[in-house]
Amino acid sequence: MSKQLLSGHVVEELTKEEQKAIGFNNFVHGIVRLKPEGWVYPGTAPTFLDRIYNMEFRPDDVLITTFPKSGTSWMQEIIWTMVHNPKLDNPKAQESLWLRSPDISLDMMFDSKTLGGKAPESYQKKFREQCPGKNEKEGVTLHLADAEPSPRILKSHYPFTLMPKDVLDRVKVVYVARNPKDMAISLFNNFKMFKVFEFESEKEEYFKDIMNNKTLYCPYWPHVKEAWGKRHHPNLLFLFYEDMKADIMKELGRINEFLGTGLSQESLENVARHTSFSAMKSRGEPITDPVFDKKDDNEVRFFRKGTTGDWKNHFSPEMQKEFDQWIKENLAGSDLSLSWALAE
Ligand code: PPS
Repeated sequence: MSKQLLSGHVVEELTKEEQKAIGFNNFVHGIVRLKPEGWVYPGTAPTFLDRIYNMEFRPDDVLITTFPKSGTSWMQEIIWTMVHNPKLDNPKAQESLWLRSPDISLDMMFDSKTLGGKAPESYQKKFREQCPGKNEKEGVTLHLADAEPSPRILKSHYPFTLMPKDVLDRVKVVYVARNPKDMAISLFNNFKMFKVFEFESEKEEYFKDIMNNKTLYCPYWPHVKEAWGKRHHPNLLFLFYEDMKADIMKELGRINEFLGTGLSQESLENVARHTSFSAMKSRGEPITDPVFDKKDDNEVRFFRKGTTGDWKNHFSPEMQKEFDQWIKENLAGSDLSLSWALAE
């Protein structure tokens, strides 16, 4: 009998052949598809999603939600700095970004054979210190999120439909969307970069899997469109990575107003400098465990390019045509303003 999540989604397991076909063979509990939308996640996701469905959000939480590789870490550092470090003098800022801003969707990604199905050591260490007596099987990052002092800057790649139905009435959410072509390049590099995934697919094959909603984190469009549909909710701020690149001060002003952080222009300028691509890159990777080492030193890094339009260096003319058609079809009848995606 198929399992059903508290959100009502039905869990379907991918066969070994399906997993192999998308290049992911390294998850201890395989890969699942959550219907009706068909979200593709590692096999441990259902357990964590049911916990998240009952999660105790706090009124002063800020939840950053994105489809992966859309500028999440940038937004995490921006908001964490605005809330906890506006004078750039908080020693906690030296802790790695992903540890001080817990990702409630990360536990499922630790189910790697290379990791022995466990969180990497930096997470384990903090878990041992902050969460004595807690069961790591219930989610190391979920317990770390529980232990995090308020106000918490949380991150999630899960779509609204998998979250508690009233999440927007309980917390402020900042959603960031990015040109899917740049997202696809960035995500491909991410899976290739971190050797724990043992990811075996080639670029064009991978792009097709994204378009066919077959690979991890997909489908892309329902994720973005659902958030877009909620953009007028007073607790949701919907931003585009491309707008942040074009005029960061303008977008910081919007975030300042939305969060009620009341930072001066001077403080916002400090935040902009502190969270620029070069500044973040110079402070190092957002996760530093050796198991996340690159395959070799010439491999790309997490802070890879941080630009718009890098897809032009990677898409063949045929792939560009196919992707544009996919974008066009998915925007038909929608008022989602993705003009930037098509303009580049
Ligand atoms: S993740 O793993 O899904 O949370 O990744 P995410 O942080 O969403 O996205 C990673 C991409 O964002 C780029 N990045 C930045 N761009 C501009 N400014 C800043 N400060 C910044 N920080 C991270 C990062 O380089 C990834 O994009 P690509 O295109 O791969 O460079």
